[in-house]
Amino acid sequence: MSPLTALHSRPGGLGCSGETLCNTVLALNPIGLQVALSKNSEKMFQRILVANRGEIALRVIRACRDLGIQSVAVFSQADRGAHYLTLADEAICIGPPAAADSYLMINRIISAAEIGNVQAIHPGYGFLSENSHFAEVCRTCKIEFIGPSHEAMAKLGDKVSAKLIAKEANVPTVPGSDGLLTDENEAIRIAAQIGYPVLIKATAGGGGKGMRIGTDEASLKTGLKSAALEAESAFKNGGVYLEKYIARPRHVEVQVIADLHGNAFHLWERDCSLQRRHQKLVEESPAPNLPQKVREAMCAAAVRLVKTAGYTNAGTCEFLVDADHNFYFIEVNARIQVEHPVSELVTGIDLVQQQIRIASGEPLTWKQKSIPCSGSAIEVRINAEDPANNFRGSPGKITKLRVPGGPGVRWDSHVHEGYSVPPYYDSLIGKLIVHRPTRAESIATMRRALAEFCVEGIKTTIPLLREIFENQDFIDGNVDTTYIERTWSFTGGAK
Ligand code: MV4
Repeated sequence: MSPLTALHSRPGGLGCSGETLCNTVLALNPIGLQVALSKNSEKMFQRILVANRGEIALRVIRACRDLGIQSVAVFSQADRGAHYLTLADEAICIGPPAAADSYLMINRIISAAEIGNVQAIHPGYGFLSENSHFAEVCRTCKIEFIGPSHEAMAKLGDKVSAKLIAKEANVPTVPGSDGLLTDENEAIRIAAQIGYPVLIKATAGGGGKGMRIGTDEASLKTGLKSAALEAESAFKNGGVYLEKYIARPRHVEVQVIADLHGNAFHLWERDCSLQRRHQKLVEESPAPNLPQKVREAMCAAAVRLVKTAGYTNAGTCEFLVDADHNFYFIEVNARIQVEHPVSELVTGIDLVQQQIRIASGEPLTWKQKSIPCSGSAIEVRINAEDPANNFRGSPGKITKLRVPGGPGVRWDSHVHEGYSVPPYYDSLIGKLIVHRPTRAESIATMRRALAEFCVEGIKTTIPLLREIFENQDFIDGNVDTTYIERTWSFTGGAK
C-alpha cells in the first residue's frame, strides 16, 4: 500500500477535518553521519516515527542518529520551524497547536507513520505514551510501538490491578482496600481497620487527581463522593480505592528494563521527593540516605513485579518510603520518564537506545550484578514558569540563552536563543543534569552550572533551583514529598 493510499483509505485520516494536511516538510539531514549497527542489525528498524515534541522528541531523534536509524518527526502548527525538527530526517505536520488536535490524535499519528514509511513509533512521555488503545492500534497497523505490549500497559495502568499484580509478586503495597470500593460502608469498615488518616485514590488516577485524605468517617464519606466525581470527569473512570495515608513519604522509583525474551533488570533507583504540586523539581540517583539493604530489596521487588506482569521495554516502579525506610509499591509508569538521564549516567546505559533495540527484538545480555551505580547524578527541570507568580506558565521568546557546560554537565533541551516557547504545552524547556563521583561534588557542580545559566525573555524555575541547592535540608538529603509546600511559603505552600 502506498502511503497516500493508506492516508485516503483511512476513515478520519489527516484530511478529515478540512485544513490539516498542511505540509509534509522534508528537512534535509544536516549531519548525514550513519553509525553501523551492531548485531541483529537485520531486524533493526530503518525508520522510526517520533510521536512527541520538544526535549524528548530531540532525545529520541538523537538516539536514532546514534543507532544509524532514520527518524521522522511530527509537529503541530505551533512547533513548525522549530530547530530540533531539522535534526530528524523528515518532519510531518499533524495539525493545529492544541495537543488534542495534533499530538493526541491517534489517526493523525498513524497516518504520519504511514506517510513517513516507518516501522516503529516512539511515543516519548506524556501525550499518547501510556495510552494502551494507541499501542493496540499500532499493533493492528503492524507498526511496532516502542514500549510495553498494550495488554501489559492496560494491566499496570490501572492502579488497583497493578497492586494486585504486586501482591502476587510478593511486592509490599500500602495496606488498604485491596480492590475497588463498592460502597460507603465497606470503605468505613476498612478505614476503621487500617486506621485514619486514609487516602482515597482513583484507580485511573495520576498527578494527584482524584485523591482525597479522609481523617475521620465524615471526611471519608465526602471524600469518596468528590474523588469518584473528579476521577469520572478526568479519566472517564470513577473507580476509587483506599490506602493508609503514609505521612511525609519519600518518593523513590526504580528504573526497570525488560526484553521480549524474558530477561528483566533494574537500573537502580531515583529519589524524586523534591516536588511541588506533583511536579518534580529535582531527581537523583542513587537516593540519598537509603540503606543499601533497602534499596536492594526495592530494586529486586521491582524486577519481580515486571516479570510477573509480563511487562517489557523500559518502565518505572514507584514506591513510597516512610520514615522507618519501609517501602510500598504504589504504581508503574509504563514509559520513558523525564528523569531517565540520571539513571543513564550512573549505569552508563543509554535507555532510549535500549528501548529501540528491545522493540526490534534484541535480547538483553547483561548480568544484573554487572550493572553499576557509579557516582551521583542529579537532574533539575528548567521550566518556563514564574516562581514569583504562582508558577504560572511563562511562554515567549528566549532573547538570550547561555547554557552551562564543562566537566560533569549534561543539558538535554530543544531550545536555543531566539526560540519561542509556545503556550500550548508542558512548560519544560530543558533538563540540566550533573554526574560526579559523590553527591557533594554533584551538588557543587550543579551550583556552578546553575550560576552559569542565563535565560532572558521568559521567566524560569532557575532562581528557585539555585535556592534549593543552598538549602541545608536538601544538602543533607532530608526532604520528603511535602517538603516544598511545608517550608517554602513563596512556592504556594503554607509556611
Ligand atoms: C500516597 C501518599 C501517602 N500515602 N499514598 C501522589 C500522587 C500519586 N502518584 C501517589 N501520591 C501519593 N500517594 C499513600 N498511601 C502520598 C502521595 C503524594 C506524593 C507521592 C509521590 C510524589 C509526590 C507526592 C506528593 C504528595 C502526595
